[in-house]
Amino acid sequence: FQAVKTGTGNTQYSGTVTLGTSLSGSTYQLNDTTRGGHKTYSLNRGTSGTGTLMTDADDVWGDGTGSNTQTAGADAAYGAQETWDFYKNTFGRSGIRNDGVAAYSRVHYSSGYVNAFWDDSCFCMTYGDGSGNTHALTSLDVAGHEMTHGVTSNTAGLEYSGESGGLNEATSDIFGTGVEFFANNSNDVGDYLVGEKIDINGDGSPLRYMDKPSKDGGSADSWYSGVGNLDVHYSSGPANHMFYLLSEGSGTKVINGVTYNSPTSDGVAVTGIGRAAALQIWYKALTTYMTSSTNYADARAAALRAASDLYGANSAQYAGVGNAFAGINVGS
Ligand code: ASN
Ligand code: ZN
Repeated sequence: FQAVKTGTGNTQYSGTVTLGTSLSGSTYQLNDTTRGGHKTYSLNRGTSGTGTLMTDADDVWGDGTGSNTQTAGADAAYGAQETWDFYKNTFGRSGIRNDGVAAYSRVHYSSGYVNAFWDDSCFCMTYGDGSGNTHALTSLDVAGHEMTHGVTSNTAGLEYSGESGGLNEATSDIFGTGVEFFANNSNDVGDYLVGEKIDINGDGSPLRYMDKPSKDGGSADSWYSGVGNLDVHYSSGPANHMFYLLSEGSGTKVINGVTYNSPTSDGVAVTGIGRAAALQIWYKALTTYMTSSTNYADARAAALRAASDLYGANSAQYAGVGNAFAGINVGS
């Protein structure tokens, strides 16, 4: 018998949080039976197998630093629970496969591993500890990004190369950002930056910028005929930029203390329709109209159909989709 508990997580990135845990005998487990049975395991620097379920005597997990081996587990469990709650509350989606069953997470993968990844074959999430200046890869937007790869593969199935690969990556950045805003955590506020907490560049800069993707030095701001030849983490740029424009509009804006300055490819100003509507449109487009081979032009058509379904073809939201895609040089 496992009793449902709520433990305390002293996370590295999100402060002190409440975690769904279980009590089995006299041992607490990082096992959230209230959200599809999500469990958090430690690989203890191994690279295969499920690892060891994380357990604890007092239901207080980690100490807020990466030197405590439970801390990564607390961040991973928090990321999984906020991602579950984001999809459930925002879209009525019950888990990555929408079947009520949670994935599981593995932390402490390998040694000095500077990445995190979703794997369809184990239906599981894996996080490295980082190396040098880079901290554990367990921040909220990274967790939401990676688990969204599972959602994409169980819905549109966007092939991970060419333009569809960029759209796949952007979908993970879009909903990863959605998770971060949804969590409303004062230690890791919602922003249109990706990976700003993990210091992957060693200078405090984020991995990606949705308002102006080229700020990362590799991503495209707008569509062009060769964009599909870029790495998928760079061909995602135009779609990330479209989502920012659709949500917030072009020009300068301060949100949660972060200043954005988003251009448009044609210099025509775009008015945002708000993040909530933009999320609904992208989710419906992804789950209803996109397929494995969807490209940028197809994504525009899918988003317009989704906006029409949700808000009507004469709505500001429908017009906003057209304007935001025009702002990244897709359609006009
Ligand atoms: N963290 C990377 C990503 O989600 C892993 C990968 O290259 N697939 O994009
Ligand atoms: Zn990704």
